[in-house]
Amino acid sequence: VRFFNGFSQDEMPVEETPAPRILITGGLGQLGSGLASLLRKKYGADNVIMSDIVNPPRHVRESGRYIYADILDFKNLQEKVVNEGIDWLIHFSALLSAVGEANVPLAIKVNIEGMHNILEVSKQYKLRVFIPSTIGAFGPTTPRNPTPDLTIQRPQTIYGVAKVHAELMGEYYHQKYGLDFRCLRFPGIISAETPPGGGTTDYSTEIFHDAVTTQRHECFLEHDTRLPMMYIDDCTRATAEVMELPEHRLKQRVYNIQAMSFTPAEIYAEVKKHVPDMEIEYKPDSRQAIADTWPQVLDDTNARLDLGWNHEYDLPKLVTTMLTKIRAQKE
Ligand code: AKB
Repeated sequence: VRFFNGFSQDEMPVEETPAPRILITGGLGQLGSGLASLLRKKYGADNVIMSDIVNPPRHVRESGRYIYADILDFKNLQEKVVNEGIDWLIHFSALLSAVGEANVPLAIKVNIEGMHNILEVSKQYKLRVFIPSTIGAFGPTTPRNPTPDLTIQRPQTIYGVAKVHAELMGEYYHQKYGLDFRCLRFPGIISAETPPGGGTTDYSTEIFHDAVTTQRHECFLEHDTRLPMMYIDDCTRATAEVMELPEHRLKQRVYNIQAMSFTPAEIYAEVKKHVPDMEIEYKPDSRQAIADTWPQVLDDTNARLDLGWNHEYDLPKLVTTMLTKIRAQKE
C-alpha cells in the first residue's frame, strides 16, 4: 500500500518527538543534581533546567542551566514556565520531616502553599508534573509490614500531612482537569554526592561519611528501627522512568516504591564487613518518635507490575558503592 505522499508504511518519515523541556524545583536538595544529570544525558543539557532560590555552588552552575524560581511566587513560576517553554515539571522543593517539625509555619508555606502553585501552574500550561510522596505520608494506624498503596494514612508530622494533601490534590486535579500528575512514594534515599536535608532517614547516609572519617557513628535511631530505603541512582532512574511512560500505562497516580528495608544494626553489620574498626552507639532523639510511626516495608507490587519498576541496589551493593564513592571524595 502506498500512501498519498508516495511512501509505503516502511518508508514513511518518522516524525521526531522533540525532547521535553524539564524544570526541576528544589534543585539544590538531595535529589535534584542526580536527576538533572541523568535527564541531561537523555534529553540534552539545555533541556533540563535546575532551579532553586539561592545562589548555587559553582559545580552546579557549570554542570548545566540553573535559574531562580520561587515556588511561593505564582507569577514568577508562570514566567519561568512560559519563558523556558517547560513541558515537564519535577517538584522537589520541600522541608523534610525533622526540619518541618522544627518550623511548622514554613513547612505549611513551602510544602502546602508552594505545592498548590505547582499544581495550578501545571494545570494552566498543561504540564506533566511529578511530585514525590514518601513513607512519611503514613502514620501509626497504617499497616507497617508491608504497607500497601491504598491504606490508612494518618501521618503525625506536618511533612506527612502535606504529602497526603499533595497526593489527594494531584489525584483531584487529574480527575477534575485531566492534569497529568505522577507521584511515587519514596523511602529514605541514600546518596554520596548530595547530603539529605533534615529527614528521619538521614542516618543511613551519615553512617557512610563516619565510616570513612572517624569509624564511629552516633545513630539517632534505635538499633532495631526498620525503614524502607533506596540508593539515589535507583530513585532518579525511577523518577525518569515514571515520567517517560505513556499516560495509559499508569493505572493509578500514586505508587509505593522501595529497594530494600533495613535497621541501623543491619546496615552497621554490613558496613563493618568493609570497615572492621567501625563502631556504633545508639542515641535516639526526637526522630525516633517519627520513625516509629512509619512503614517498615513498602509493598511496591503495583509499581513493579504497572511501571516495570525494578531496583538495582540491595544492601550489599549500596554499602560497597557508598564507601567507594565517599572514599574517592575524601582523597
Ligand atoms: C525524611 O526522612 O523526612 C525523608 C523521607 C523518608 O521522606 N527522607
